Amino acid sequence: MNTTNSLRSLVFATALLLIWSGSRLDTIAAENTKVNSLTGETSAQRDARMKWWREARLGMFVHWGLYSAAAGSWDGTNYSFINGTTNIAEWIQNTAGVPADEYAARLCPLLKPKPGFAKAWARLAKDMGAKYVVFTSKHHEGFALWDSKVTDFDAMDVTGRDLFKEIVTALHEEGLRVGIYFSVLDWHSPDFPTDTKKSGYPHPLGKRMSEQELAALDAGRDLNRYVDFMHKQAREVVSNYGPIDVLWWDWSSKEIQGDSWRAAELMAMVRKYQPQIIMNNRLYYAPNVSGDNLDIFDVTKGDFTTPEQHLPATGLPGVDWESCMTLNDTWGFSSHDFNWKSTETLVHNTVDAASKGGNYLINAGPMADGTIPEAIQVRFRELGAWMKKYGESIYATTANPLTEVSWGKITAKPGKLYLHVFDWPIENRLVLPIKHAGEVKAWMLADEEHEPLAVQKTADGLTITLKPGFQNPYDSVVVLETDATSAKQ
Ligand code: JFZ
Repeated sequence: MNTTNSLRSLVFATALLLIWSGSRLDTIAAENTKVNSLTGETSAQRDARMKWWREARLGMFVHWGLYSAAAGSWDGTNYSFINGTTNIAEWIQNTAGVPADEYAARLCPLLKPKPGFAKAWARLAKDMGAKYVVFTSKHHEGFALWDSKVTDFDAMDVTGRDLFKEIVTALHEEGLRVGIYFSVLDWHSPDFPTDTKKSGYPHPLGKRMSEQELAALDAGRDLNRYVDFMHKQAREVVSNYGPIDVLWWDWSSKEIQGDSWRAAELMAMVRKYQPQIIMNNRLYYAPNVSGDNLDIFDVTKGDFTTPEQHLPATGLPGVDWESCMTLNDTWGFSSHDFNWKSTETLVHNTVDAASKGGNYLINAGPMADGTIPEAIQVRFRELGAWMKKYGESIYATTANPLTEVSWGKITAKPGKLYLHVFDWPIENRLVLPIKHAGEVKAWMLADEEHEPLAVQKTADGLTITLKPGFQNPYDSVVVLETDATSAKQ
């Protein structure tokens, strides 16, 4: 090769190297960008910490406490669900306006967890295909499932058992990640405000006593002392029970959030004991909990946001989110709410969430002895049977890179699309509005032989002829190997 050519090659190679190193430096810079001004965490560190959670896609929620013994009734009245969040069973103390002492006296003797209840929960979560379990360590009633040193309103004093420890141990034994729901409300605390109208803090007595009586009661109460107590309780659960993977905070409102709970201090304390922990953003008000209008997602307020009882219509692009839902209408066990979602709905919701880049957290409300109602177990195990066969199309997938399709949903992995066919197409011919991809290969995920499906490129995009023998009653999944991830223009 003559000198000129050699020189040209050297210049070209140098140019390539400069372009590559420039883009590499950009990537490194991006990975090293500090995304959390409070913790100094970089984008790469955050991605590494969130990785298991983003890949998990499906979790089991458990609401279990003294309210489970009330089962949605008080003094012979069955409180049934009304739209929104009214009369949900775990709010029975508030709904029925029960003073803390009366509530504790009536329900503590009824909390009799059967031996092995926690192992049964963990087994069911495993059978359902959940990768993590979030359970209520303490709900608004203030009853602590762990052995708390700052109150005797806890499981150790009432049952002689550290129920929190039994649950965490059972989850770890099944290889499940451990999430704890922790309410910052506390209707048992003598320092928690009672005059809801005046303070904005929900409290059972707010319905039963006059403004004057409530004012007199609150005069002796000290909110700062309550927040100190609440921080001590949070410290107990994150420092005494080994690795905790998720902290699922609850409750804030527009008026009561953030500094009301000394949230930044609380989250910093938690991270000191559990550096890898993932926390939701419910110590701060997030409008998307009840609606879709997520304003600005701020990672300093939490790692993920929590749409409740709904799936965001178009997902929340670029935001980590988890949709939590009840299986019937209520989180805590109710003796008279049989409005169970179908297994098909559970499968479709799981797929829908994943197709929008989110997680799905579906709830079980065990009875006072820890038994999960049969209606829940059946549905969770049917969901698990589907997940066992098709989980590859959910776990570690990312959102649909194309437009929505009429016949189902789409999830993705590098070089692959998973076509979730809810409505089987006429004459088995599925149309995917995708630009004419290069080399494509398709097969039914349930077909262990991966026998190729006929794929035609037409003006409408790709037409794939499905095999009826691999149809699934809830969701038949087609794997499409393609590098084309842009929808047909
Ligand atoms: C909260 C709890 O009150 C409820 O009992 C259950 O534990 C649920 C998972 O979380 O419910 C909420 C909290 C906030 C809103 C709605 C329901 N919100 O901000 O609209």
